Amino acid sequence: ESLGERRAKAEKMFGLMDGFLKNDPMSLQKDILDHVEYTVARSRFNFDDFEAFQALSHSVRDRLIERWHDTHQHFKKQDPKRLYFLSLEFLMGRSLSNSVINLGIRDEYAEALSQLGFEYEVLAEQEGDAALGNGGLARLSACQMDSLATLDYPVWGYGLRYQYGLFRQVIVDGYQHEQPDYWLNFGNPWEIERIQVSYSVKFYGMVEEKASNGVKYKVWTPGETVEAVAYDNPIPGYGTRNAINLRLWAAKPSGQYDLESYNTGDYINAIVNRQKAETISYVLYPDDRSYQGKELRLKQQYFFVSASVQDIIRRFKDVHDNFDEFPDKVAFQINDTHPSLAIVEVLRVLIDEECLDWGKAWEIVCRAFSFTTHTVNTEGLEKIPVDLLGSLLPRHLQIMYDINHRFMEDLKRKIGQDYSRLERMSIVEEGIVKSIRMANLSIICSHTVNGVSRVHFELLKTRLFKDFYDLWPQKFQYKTNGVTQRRWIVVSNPGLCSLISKWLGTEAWIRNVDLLAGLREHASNPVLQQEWRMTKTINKMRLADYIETSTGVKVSLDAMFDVQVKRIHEYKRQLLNILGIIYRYDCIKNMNKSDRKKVVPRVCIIGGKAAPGYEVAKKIIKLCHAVADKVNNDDDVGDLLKVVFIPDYNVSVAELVIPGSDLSQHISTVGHEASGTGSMKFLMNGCLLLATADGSTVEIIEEIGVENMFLVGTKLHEDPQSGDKPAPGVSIQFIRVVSMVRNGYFGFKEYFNSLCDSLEDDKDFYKLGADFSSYLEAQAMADRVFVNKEKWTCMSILSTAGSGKFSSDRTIEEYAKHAWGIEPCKCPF
Ligand code: B1N
Repeated sequence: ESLGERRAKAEKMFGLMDGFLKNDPMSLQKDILDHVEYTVARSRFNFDDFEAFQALSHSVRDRLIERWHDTHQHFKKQDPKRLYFLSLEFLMGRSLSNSVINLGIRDEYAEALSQLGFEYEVLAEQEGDAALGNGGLARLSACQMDSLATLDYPVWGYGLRYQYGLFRQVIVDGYQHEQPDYWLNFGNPWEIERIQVSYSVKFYGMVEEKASNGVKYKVWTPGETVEAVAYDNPIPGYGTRNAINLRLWAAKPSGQYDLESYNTGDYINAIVNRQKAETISYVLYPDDRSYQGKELRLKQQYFFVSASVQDIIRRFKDVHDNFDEFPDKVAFQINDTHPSLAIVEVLRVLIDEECLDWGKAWEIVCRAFSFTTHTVNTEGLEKIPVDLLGSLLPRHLQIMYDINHRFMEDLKRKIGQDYSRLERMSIVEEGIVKSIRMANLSIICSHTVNGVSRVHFELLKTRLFKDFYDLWPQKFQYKTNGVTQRRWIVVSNPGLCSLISKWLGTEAWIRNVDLLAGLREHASNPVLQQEWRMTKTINKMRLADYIETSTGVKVSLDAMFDVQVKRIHEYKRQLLNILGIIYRYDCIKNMNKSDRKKVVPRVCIIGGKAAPGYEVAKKIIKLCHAVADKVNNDDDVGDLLKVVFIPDYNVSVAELVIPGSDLSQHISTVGHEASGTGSMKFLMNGCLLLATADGSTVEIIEEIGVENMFLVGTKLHEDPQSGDKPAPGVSIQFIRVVSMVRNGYFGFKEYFNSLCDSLEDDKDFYKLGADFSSYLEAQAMADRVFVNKEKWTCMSILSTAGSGKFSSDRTIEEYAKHAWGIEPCKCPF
């Protein structure tokens, strides 16, 4: 028997097994102890909670790897069209609970641990967040990965493995301070380092034109080479054997190309300088949509794009010997314009390295790329200075000019000499700083341009990309965002999860969330209502404990927990919320004893990070603390009003806050939030919304009915000119609360001056004054309903029941059908 024969025999024998690992509590215990001893290298008689968490995670990881292998084996055999999801940000949060739940072995692990004398929940709390993203856009990628895995799509996610994720927010004297998030300090059991999967990524240098046999071609001689090393993160689907891969790239110095520097004799400095290559993947930009033309950011974008494209083309070439089939086998999704260099990179590889002619390469690219924009206004679109591009990626800049030249010629033939329109649609923006418009590039080269909600789509068509829409209406679509009910109900709200399953008589809603609509018929049932409230109270207790440990403030469970958690932005109007709180405080102070008895007690909870350089946002955080200080220390007010700022809001904090809230605020100025996804998580958790008709809220209203939420302002379509009309006169209440801040009622008079100035009539860009009265009315309405427990609970149940549309499962099905053209590829169990 040859070695080959023996190997084939072994493959046959072990390939038939379901999996090597058993999932009964005894086997799990043995596995955990093995990892304590051999992976964590602690004695199996002596290990603490953190070490137990490490061992537990490794044991879960083994099971993930098993499925991951089988899935990829299956994909390889079937060779379906694959989706490559490119995003510069993924906000995964914690992985343990999500994994054991998706693998369907949470209870088995809990049992195994309890027999070892450990509590599953306590160990799960040991895990830190993977925060490789800023906010909504990044969490959306994470939710979509969960849906892609669960729905068995053949997909790879690609991103950057930042060593420092989003900064940690620390509050000192009410001011935000940023600290680095060195999340890898404690190890990351969920990633698998692939030292053998690495690619060279090239920067700088120059391009020469050469010719051979009369054919001209371009040669790029780069000036710097950096190595990209793959780190794989298995993403398990729920109720399926499929586990897909999120491949993140880390930068390492390249070993091959600089013998020169070693020969100069300065060995130590040569090493130190080479080490600088690693800085490319060091840190996530926390700016969340202000584009500053930074070289490092552009390097990050190209670094991750180049490595991903090499990996994807290598995989394609493993099984195909020409590029004709490429668009039938490969779909690219680019998450906003951040990865849009991928378009140019694929063109470059096809033309310069695979020697295809322009026409062929162009056709392939245009059939492969689909682009989603998350932006609402022109200022929010990404632009890259030509000088920067020309120095860092000289060949790519040439290709961009080539694309633009052809596009402009074509356009002139179609629309004639309309120069202002030609100028607007050009990829190149002339101006003080000549720049490349990445959105125009992405639209021109993609087969599909996607919006993230219906009103966002309307804005794209009528304003942001009107010129392009008029040219290519068929390219434009929208897929309203969604979130995964696995993370946002099953993982984060186990109480509600079992309650729902009990009343629906099935757990099938975890994969088919439309079934939640079945709760509607029970919405007024007093037994369900009683159990529903009980579940909420338990979640509120959990949240109240967290508030006390993180802020020192004690809150009453009888109060309405009113929450606004999201990144701090002027357009999201946390300031409107604070001014409303001041109004409430002022009212209570001016009430007589008997009126006070009628006040509905509130806990106003705000949380979120401000970009480090965003001064106004930082002032809003400070104002929040200044108001909290005054209110919380006023014995006269007591439990009628408490104000808390939850520090360092992130995914795991969200998992605690959302299930425990009664009311949540989504009050962006109409026309400014492309979609918003926080609202969907609150909705699923039976939390009532107080919201403006912006972004996806418009569709939420259609699903649950406007009578089941508290609407601020009018709906966009009822007031089509709202953008152009002068703001209605501001109310006396608004003037009063602003002047309280201005006059130093909460201290820090000078510091808050500019905030108050920005609320003056003619400067009030985000229309706080205009919406204040309507906001207060909505708040007063919420108070009135809250005292009617039956009504409130009924609305809460109907919120959950109406949340089915907002599952990322639905979003992903739409993308698969209408943008990517991919089919499920289910790994046999
Ligand atoms: O994307 C979310 C939407 O729900 C939000 O409405 C939208 O504001 C958000 C540059 C962004 N738009 N743009 C960004 C993030 C990071 C960055 O560096 C821009 N995020 C959004 C999901 O569709």
